[in-house]
Amino acid sequence: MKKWTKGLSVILIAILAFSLAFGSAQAAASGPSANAKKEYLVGFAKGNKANAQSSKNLITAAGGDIQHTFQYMNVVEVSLPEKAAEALAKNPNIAFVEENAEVQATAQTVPWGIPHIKADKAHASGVTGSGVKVAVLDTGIDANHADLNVKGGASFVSGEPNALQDGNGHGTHVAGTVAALNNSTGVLGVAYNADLYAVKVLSASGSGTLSGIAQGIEWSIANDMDVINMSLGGSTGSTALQQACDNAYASGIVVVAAAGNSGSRGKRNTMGYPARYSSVIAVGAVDSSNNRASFSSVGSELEVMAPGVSILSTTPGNNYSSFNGTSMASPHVAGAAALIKAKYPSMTNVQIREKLKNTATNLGDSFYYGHGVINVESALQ
Ligand SMILES: [Ca+2]
Repeated sequence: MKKWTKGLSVILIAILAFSLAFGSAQAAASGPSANAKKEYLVGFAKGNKANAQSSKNLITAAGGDIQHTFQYMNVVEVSLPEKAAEALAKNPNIAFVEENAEVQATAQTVPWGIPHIKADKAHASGVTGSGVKVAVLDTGIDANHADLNVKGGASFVSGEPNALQDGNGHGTHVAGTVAALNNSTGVLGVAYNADLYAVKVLSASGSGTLSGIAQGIEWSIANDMDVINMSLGGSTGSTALQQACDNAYASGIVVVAAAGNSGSRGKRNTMGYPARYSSVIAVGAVDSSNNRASFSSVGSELEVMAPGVSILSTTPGNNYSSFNGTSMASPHVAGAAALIKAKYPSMTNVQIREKLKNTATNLGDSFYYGHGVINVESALQ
């Protein structure tokens, strides 16, 4: 049985935690006791001639404890019983009494690849991937991740029946680049309103079989997917795999795959399969300066380039990590295809592919760079 591996050099650069909270109030539990203290911000009236000490006395007399005195405004943070706070609010020397509410930090990070392919311009014009179905053929997707909304899926890996679990992390990372949600946490995907489908064709160890991948492609055809992303590959071809890819393309699906991580050896073709097939868009990796990543495979079938170095995305367990690989570049293109489909629903997969190719920014020798790095803003015009 021929083993297929995911096209990835896993380099864990950083694990970032995102749920910051500022000014969390140590609010007492809301119970029947009127003596339970809550935190308030108390401002003194401007006309109040009272000095700092008499202001503090006012609070202390009401049963409050001063937690903090602000330097540039006549405001104190105090711990007070609720009834006392209500009474203080009526005091003419007091301008306001506000509860010290909890504030959540807006901590969503936009990965560098999003503006690099000008997906941010698409978002600004209201194009976000709504209504477009993207199948991620990979190790599954952690559907419990708070930054992902997985609509469905299927598994073609024996012994791992649940496609909505990811024992590896690769598929969850790829999925986040396609469609991590636009919220106040984590990261942002290229087509954040696209519908994600987890099609498990690789096991937790990152390997799969030709039959499993071909079955995943057939599932995508049967379930009317618009885009297939395959961040996977092998060094030898297969007639069955080629047939499956060709059938998907003929049925109207945009088929995208990672070029591979075999690097370059002069003018020798190092591209993997299925990326080499003519029905598949082969995607290589660039860094943020548009240099080809040294690991990125080369060859005459290389079609476009996308960000694939230090790509921050989702990983299982509500985590986030940075990975390198053409596996990370491919979902940028799958997301871009979803954005084009969302704006132009009647456009065919062949037209979408032409758009991506013809609007890419040329980076030089096509054997190493294909048509260049994709430009979503131009592709949407
Ligand atoms: Ca997010």
